[in-house]
Amino acid sequence: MMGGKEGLILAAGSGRDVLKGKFRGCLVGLALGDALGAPFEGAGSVDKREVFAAAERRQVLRYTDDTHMAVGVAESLIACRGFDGSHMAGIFIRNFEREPWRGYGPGPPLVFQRIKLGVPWDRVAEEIYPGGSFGNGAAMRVAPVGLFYYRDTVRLREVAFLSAQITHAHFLGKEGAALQAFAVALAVIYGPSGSPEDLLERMGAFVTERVYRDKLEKMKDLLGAADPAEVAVHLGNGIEAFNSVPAAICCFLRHPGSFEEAVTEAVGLGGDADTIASMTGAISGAWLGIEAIPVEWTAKLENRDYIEELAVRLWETALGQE
Ligand code: AR6
Ligand code: MG
Repeated sequence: MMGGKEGLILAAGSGRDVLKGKFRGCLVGLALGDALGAPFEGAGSVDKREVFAAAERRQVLRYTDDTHMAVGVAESLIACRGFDGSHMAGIFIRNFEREPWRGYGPGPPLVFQRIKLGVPWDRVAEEIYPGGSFGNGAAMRVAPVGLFYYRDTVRLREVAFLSAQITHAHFLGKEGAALQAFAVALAVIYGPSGSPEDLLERMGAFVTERVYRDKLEKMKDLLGAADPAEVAVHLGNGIEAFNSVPAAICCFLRHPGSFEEAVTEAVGLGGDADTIASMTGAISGAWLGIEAIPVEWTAKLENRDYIEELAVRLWETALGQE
């Protein structure tokens, strides 16, 4: 069990409502980061003021495949009261067929086609890229796993890997998903009073792949860097999990007290801006809770009611597992 003692104190002592607010903050934060970043995907670095202004101009903050797949992960964990690979793959396929226009990466639709032809859910991903995909598609959707298993690091890693396996079989894609899920779990347990340095220590002890360990080490220098562009220079801002997951974590750690600052900085990195901001938003929302997310943004978030409802059902299901 990870931080089992702290987790129990949080659930019993500081109130179930705090925990519920963290679950809601995490999924709403994920969707908002995705929606705020979507217009900037593939861009160069962008000033935060432009990110705020672009959000203000839009009537609806529409999300993309990152949120669509995270919704699928949550739906499956709730329906099965835990992980079931065949069920989760089926939900991904059902949701994709309803809304294929969400901006999916190239790999997942090919995976879905092959599963429908009968290839087993846990074998298919190896057929698409040599060694499997190391894209960030498993990490971008994994936050509900971090919420559901926040008290149990061993199971959290197992389920992060298994949920990744459906589309992202490469060990670096899986490790990115596990690290992002772990960051969410740490945010649930230690936010908002913990320290970025302590979180970095814990993440450093968690990861097993060198590229992630080296980037977590590098983050110590980046926490106080004046120019956010340094984050992209040293950690990367690309679609690969080993670039975008560390970049997302770093933006959160540089601004643990402010959802807006963390998320707009993540969007401003450019590159895979929606996915980086989505992962930052999930961690920041879990750290600070729903109350810290600006209402001007949540009011315009597409399908906000359903996303919040899922967060609450995930919370109820997770507590029911005690
Ligand atoms: N070898 C070479 N390139 C690779 C490999 C590999 N083994 N694995 C991944 N790539 P994919 P995703 C590169 O297709 O991760 C949406 O826009 C390759 O360039 O598995 O689900 C979201 O917003 C490949 O095209 O998709 C996210 O930004 C790319 O990684 C993103 O897509 C993506 O891998 C999620 O994409
Ligand atoms: Mg993206």
